Amino acid sequence: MSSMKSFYIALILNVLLMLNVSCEKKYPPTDMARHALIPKPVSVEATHETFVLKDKASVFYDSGNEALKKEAEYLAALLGKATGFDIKVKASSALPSRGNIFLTTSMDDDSLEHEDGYKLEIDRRYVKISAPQPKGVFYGIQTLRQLFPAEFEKENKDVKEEWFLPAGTIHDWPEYPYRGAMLDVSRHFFGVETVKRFIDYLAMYKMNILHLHLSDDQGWRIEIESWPNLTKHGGSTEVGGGPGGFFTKDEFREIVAYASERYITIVPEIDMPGHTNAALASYPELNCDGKAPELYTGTRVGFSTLCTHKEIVYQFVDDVVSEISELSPGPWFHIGGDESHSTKHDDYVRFVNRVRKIVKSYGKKIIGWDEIAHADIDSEDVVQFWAREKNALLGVKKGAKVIMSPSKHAYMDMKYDSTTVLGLKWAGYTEVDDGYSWDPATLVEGIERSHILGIEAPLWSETIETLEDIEYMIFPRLPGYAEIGWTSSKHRSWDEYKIRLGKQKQRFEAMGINYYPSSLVPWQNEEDIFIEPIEKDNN
Ligand code: TNX
Repeated sequence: MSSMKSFYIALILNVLLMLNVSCEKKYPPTDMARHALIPKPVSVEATHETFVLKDKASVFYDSGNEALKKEAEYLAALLGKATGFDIKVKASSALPSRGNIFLTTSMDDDSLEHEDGYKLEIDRRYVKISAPQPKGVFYGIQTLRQLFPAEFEKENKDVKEEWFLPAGTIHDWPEYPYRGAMLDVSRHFFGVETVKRFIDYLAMYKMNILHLHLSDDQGWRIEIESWPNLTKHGGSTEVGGGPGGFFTKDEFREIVAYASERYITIVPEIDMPGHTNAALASYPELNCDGKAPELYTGTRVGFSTLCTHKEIVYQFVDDVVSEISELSPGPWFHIGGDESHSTKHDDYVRFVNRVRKIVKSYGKKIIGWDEIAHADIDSEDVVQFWAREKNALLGVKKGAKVIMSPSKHAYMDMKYDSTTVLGLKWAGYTEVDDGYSWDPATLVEGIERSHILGIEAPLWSETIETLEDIEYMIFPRLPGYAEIGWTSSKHRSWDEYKIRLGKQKQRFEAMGINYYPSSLVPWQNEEDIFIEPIEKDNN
């Protein structure tokens, strides 16, 4: 090599080196703590550096960990879709080189106080999510997603070559193990795509339960092979007389699988012995008088009941529970049990006692609305508090765990105020602050933190017909319920939360969410993460 040539090579290398140095310098410090995260993490320490995601970044995961590989693929797809970069997934046994993301289940410290927790570290060289389990890594990914600017969520946007992330360390874990929402697919039917979208929203906020209200007076929504008329006839309409619909078994499996990839458990509900007109209309033998009533498309409650004295009714329940349990890998089966105003008290108790045994025989635990506390329930059962404190307290006395769904705070079908067109108001208006400002562990005297499995926010669908309707009722209340379930009440206050919620404006808009712009929330653009503005460099 001539000395001239090596001189030039050295010169070029030097210039490249300098460029690299100036590249590093070009990013001013950031403040991770300015970022509005929901639910609020346990701790956020900003370190004022900047990570830059560029094309050719890869997501690495622990070699040989197939479950983690799935998370890596999920993250790579998310990043690829948002940035247009070709993000690869690679196995690695050590922290990869600069500019990459690393997912690992080998924890190097004991600062996480929960098996579902995660630690997210971002510095100028890498992003690392570590957690005891892949589930925690998934939660860390959701936080990472929120650390990108809102336009990250937009479908058609300008191509950017660099995406900035604020550096720092987040330690985080959930307060309650059960963080759910319910969707009523009976009063109006919603198909697989809408349910998946609903699941996406839950996953974004680290919720882990989707309770599907699969049957009611107005419609039976899940295929039962041994009783085909349930869907053929019982699924053929809905409130207002529309065409209704139902999930085939394959569709239901698809929902279960989609949810489980997002660490969401489906809780299937078959409401009984009341709220059963669709079943009664499909099979005359389930009625005491042996006559099938007409299908029902109104919104009254409390008029229907299975004939609790007939043996065939228990055969019916057994078949239904058996077929649905086979489709649902989760531990719970929800038996409803609410508002059985047409069932005599003793009949109700005997019915619930028998159904409870049937459900247990298929290896599932029962959840029921708070009325089931009157039956012989015990510490293996779960009471969902919605209306009567007395019922919930009776359940607690019998040793049952409680899911908190107080209708005055947690019902997403309640109108926000008197001007809300959609929704009902029997439990009172539920503005965004009423939805957020309560503590499951102190709401009802006698129901303590230790009795509570978690919280659930139901969306009943008497007045809800489309995805846009769903969005309007759940946004912006849903993120608040997610935070109640995830973040300890000692770290929560409405005054602080409303600022973070207000900064979701651009994010909701980027996702095309039809949200209710409550006047109680200070809607504003999100803050720039940079402490000083970026200086344009001339390179
Ligand atoms: C009461 S909440 C019901 C539902 C209605 C809802 C409407 C509960 C267990 N039962 O059947 O859809 O009110 O808000």
